[in-house]
Amino acid sequence: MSSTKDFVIAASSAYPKADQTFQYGTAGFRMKADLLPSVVFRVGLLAALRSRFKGGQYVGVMITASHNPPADNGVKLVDPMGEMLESSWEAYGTKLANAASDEEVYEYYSQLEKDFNLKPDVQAQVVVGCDTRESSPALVDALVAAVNAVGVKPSDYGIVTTPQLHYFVRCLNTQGTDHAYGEPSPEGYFQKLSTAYNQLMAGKSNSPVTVDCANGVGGPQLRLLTKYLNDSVSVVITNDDTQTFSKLNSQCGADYVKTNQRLPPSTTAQPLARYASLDGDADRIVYYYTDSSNVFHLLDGDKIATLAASFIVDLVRASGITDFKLGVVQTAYANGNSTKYIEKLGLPVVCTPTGVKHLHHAALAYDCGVYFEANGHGTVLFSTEALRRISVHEPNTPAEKTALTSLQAVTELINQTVGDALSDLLLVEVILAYKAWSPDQWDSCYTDLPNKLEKAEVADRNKYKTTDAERKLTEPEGLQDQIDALVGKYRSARSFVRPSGTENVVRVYAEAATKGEAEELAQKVKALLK
Ligand code: 16G
Ligand code: ZN
Repeated sequence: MSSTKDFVIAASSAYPKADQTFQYGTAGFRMKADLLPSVVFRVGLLAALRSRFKGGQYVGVMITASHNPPADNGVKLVDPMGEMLESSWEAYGTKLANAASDEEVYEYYSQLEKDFNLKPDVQAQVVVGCDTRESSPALVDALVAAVNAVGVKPSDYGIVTTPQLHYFVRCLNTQGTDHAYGEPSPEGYFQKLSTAYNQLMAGKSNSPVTVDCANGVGGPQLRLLTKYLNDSVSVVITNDDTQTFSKLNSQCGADYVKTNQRLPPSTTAQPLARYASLDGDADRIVYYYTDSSNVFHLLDGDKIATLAASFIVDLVRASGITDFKLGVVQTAYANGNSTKYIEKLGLPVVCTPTGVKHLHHAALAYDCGVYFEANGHGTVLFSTEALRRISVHEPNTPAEKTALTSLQAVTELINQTVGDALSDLLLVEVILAYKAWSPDQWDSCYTDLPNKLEKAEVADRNKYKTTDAERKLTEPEGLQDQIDALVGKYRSARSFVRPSGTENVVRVYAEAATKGEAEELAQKVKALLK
């Protein structure tokens, strides 16, 4: 009779490893899709181990490369409550992915079983989803082959957004408990979001919003979601061609708009109308509009965070709930003026390194933690205790009751497992309807400092070491002093250099009082890296 060892080795041999070193980075493994089959296979083994380590709870695997070009793909694990994989396990993923032979794959696998004392009687449960890329189905097959080899039948959700998969995982693991998150199905997801949205929007309305879906999975999913929404807003869906693989993230999508600070070329904007762009797996969103002089204005993650934070704080106060701590979490990329604005609102604000897991973790310190990266990745977390207080709070006046009911619906509207472009879209739409704000009114809360992001090719990005939430370099020695000296020459200036977690480059960010100064500063700092 064949053993697990035989099964794993035989199955692994169908997915030979390319001559390359892999690393589980900020967003899992991400690279050219043709290098990935062996990596995904091994991630499948890791997912099964992780599930057993978690007592047989469901663990998710998402196959996507988000905003990357169509030829790329990626894979990342989702922990039982819908969070990103605990960082200490990333190293096991890296080790498995780099095992030199099929035998070594099994050796590491069984070593982890031993190290964590995983009992054979705990059955692993793995769920998988993928984005719309051409390479995705074959990678799902690699994943299925791996978990089958260790006796697991995975649940395959097919083509879904990354945040949907996070949602399913949390629902599956909380089913039948007093903290059940929802029905673990696409319908359950749409139902949860739309019920909250429809309740919040009763009697309210908005002008239409146009949503660029990056020709990715967000398009079909948003189309399905809109069927559940009342007619308080009409959502115009663009760039939703998922059949032409080469169109994914090409000249459209959140990353294009944020990086180039311009409209997707396919969009002819009506002045003062609202536009939003999702990224390829719909976990990022940015808004934008053109003003009456046809000038483009970006409403990025910082603007969404400040909008959400001020709205929720107002609802909490209006509900009569006291001693409620709401904080905002940003990264070094947050525009300096957004940080000042949050401070002016009297809210605590903290800065963490780039990458959702860092922000998410910091946001857990508050009753309500609002976290967004400037690039549009983010969500709002309510602590269990905060949710309990909100649910048992007794309003004293009809006005408090109204605010409390809205606050309760807001907690349902927000996907609290991870940043979710569809949930964030509905949240922004609700807030703008409540405030009766046009996009320029939203924008006028504070004015972004002009800024510039550059990337520099360097021989070895690992030579760049940062501290202070990536705002300062400790290595190479002396470089930070040089940056500081340059920054000192410009007005309202700030600049930092950090190694990318997803590409072999170093990123340079600069902001200053004028566009010219920000660009010049970025160039001068970049020149220091030569
Ligand atoms: C990943 C991160 C994203 C971050 C980006 C930075 C997740 C799910 N994604 O895509 O949040 O903004 O990396 O990339 O954490 P960089 O390190 O190349 O600048
Ligand atoms: Zn993404």
